[in-house]
Amino acid sequence: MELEKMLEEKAQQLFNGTLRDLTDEQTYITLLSVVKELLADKKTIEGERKVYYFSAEFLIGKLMSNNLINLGIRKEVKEILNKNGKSLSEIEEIENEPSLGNGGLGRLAACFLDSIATLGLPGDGIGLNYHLGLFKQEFKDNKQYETPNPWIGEYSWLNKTKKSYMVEYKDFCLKSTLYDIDVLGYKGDKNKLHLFDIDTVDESIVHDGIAFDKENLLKNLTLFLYPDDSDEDGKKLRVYQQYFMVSNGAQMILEDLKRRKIPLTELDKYVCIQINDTHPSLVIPELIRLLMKEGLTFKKCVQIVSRTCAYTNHTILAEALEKWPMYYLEEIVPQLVPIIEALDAVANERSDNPKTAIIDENKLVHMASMDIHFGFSINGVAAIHTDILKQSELKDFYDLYPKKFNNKTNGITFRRWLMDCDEELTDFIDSLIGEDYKTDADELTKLRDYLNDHDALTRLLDIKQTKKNQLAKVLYDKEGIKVDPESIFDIQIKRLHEYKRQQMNVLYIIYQYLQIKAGHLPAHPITCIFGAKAAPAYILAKDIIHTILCLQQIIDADPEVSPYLKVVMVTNYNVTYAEQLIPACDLSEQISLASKEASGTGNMKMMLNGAVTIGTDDGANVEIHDLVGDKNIYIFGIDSDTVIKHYEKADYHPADVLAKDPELKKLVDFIVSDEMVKVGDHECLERLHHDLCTKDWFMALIDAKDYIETKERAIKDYNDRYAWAKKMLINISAAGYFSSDRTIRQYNEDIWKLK
Ligand code: OAK
Repeated sequence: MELEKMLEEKAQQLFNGTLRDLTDEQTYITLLSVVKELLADKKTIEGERKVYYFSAEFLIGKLMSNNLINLGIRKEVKEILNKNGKSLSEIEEIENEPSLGNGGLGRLAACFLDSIATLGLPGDGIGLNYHLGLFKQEFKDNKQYETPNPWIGEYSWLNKTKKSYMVEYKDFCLKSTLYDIDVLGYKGDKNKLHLFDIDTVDESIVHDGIAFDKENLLKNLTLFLYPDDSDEDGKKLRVYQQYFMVSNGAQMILEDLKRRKIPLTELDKYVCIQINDTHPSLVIPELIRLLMKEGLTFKKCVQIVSRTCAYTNHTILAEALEKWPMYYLEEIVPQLVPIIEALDAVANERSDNPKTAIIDENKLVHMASMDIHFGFSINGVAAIHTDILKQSELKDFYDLYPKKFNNKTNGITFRRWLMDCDEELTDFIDSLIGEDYKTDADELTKLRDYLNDHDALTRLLDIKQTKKNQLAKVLYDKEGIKVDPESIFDIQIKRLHEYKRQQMNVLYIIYQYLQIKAGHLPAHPITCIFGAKAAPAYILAKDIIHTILCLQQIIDADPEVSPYLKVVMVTNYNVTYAEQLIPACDLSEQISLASKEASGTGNMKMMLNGAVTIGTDDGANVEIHDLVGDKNIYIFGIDSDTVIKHYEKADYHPADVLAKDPELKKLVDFIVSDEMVKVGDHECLERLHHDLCTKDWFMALIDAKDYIETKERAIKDYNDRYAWAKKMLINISAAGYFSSDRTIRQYNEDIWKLK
């Protein structure tokens, strides 16, 4: 049936009215139910062998626009709505953003699902249906506060299924309910995202922000993602969640094999499980347990499971490498304990190196070690990251299993991070090189033919200006801050973490503020935009947010400074905000301490949208640098080898740097200046100041001077608009490599081997 007719009929059926009569909310519900029907009619991707992507996070973002694009009907829907006096973008605002992820790892999982389906590969996601998501960020008195983020309304993309499994814990059993979300490939068929849940979750137990009774599992199991794990109950709740996810997933996979009459001994021929960091690692002992229950020997189970599971590492930060005390497992899932002990014994037979043991001398179970011994593939997420895993972090494992290690540089889906978020730029690229790049991203290199085309460069600059004007309006509407759309939009958006060094960006802002106060104006006005959530128990990260917000307030109120410098920290940064920020970015901040950022994917998104990167040679920046060349990226800072040596020798002391550089000391001391203390909380500012002067674990002070000088050079270069436009175009033309379609092709060729 014709689309317009379907919408009219649905409007009639649901609201007894015509499209024109409906409110925006009713229009959204009408559109949602029509699109869900279209998705339901799509073919499921079939194949002998299938991949299951197990992940604690799927940061899928709003789905309407993405689904319309992949169905190939976005323009048509837009026109129909316009004809009826409605705007698609306003209708889309009605949708709640599913808050099922935190940062890069979760967003990567969402991009991967899009690419797996787009390439026509059979592959489903397996995760949890967190009712209140991560948390909603609010600012009060220049501080972050957390509140629940309920996103599941009466109408959503979730489809309740009839599937349900029993999950055993020591003292009780929980019955699951499975919800599915259709994942449609671009002009293709569909896969599914499976989200497990329990029916007894009770949102009303949450009080005072995001506090709740962490022991009441029946009511809290799928309430939040990463519940505050600063205390023991929080950590245990994570183990309960992880086991719930993997046990359900494993049971579903085995049930499916049985339905297909495939002997369980052939699991590895028909199924590949990709373990997204260590949150789902318990799937290994759980699968072994379930297979043993079916009568297979331990040895046979180990062999099958080891050929089925593959592990992706997303970080080398020690605190993010999960190690669970054995007594937690004894208390929560005692049925896994003998299996993990037996696996540890196998590991110890293979190597007597205590560093590769699964259970250490403190009775901590190292989840990554289990994945590496009993998975067939271990991959890092960018070339430098994989090299660091092989050469230092996981060296003992690499020596043991060199063939298991491989690199898969991350990628992003262009459907969301270009076609959806920047229609103007998409149309511009279409007009120059056609549309083939949408399914073959390498085609973007054809844009290089236009590097000397004055008209094309002018159009590119105009598009960037349009996106900046749109963002300026959003910032005014949402944050109440007026920014100059002609200023440079300098954007750092990512989780708040010391290694990502938002605090170094803070030192730049202080530098620029003091320069302007002293009468030295910047080469071009600059707007420094941040978006970041701090983990609720991460005190120093919250102190950094506090410092940024204090600077924002001081500068906004200072008419001497604010025409040349602005600071905006957006509230509740999420996928939807990213879609508005990224197309408007001029200068993309990727300034982690070299060696610490596994890959980064924001760097790729901003590059694709015509931003120029300022960054360290870290993560995928290294590959961006290679592709665009020295002139089209601003690289600064010490390299990863130097960083690693500093850690080995423990010879970095921030006090030494400050003693030698009084100018830098002035910047650091400004954090506790009278101006700052007047608008801020002395204790928070003091804590950050003290940390920078005495610890500075991620070496912001080593790189600060180089960073400031490099940024000043970039700002100067920006004024040559056509030279800058060329840098933009070179960045876009080289971004094809970072399509997640390329990444997924590589996962499939080297690891999954699906038809
Ligand atoms: C989150 C929780 C635990 C461990 C890792 C993460 C995470 O988000 N890591 C990020 O993964 C991204 C996708 O691979 C990378 O691009 C980021 O560099 C990494 O920090």
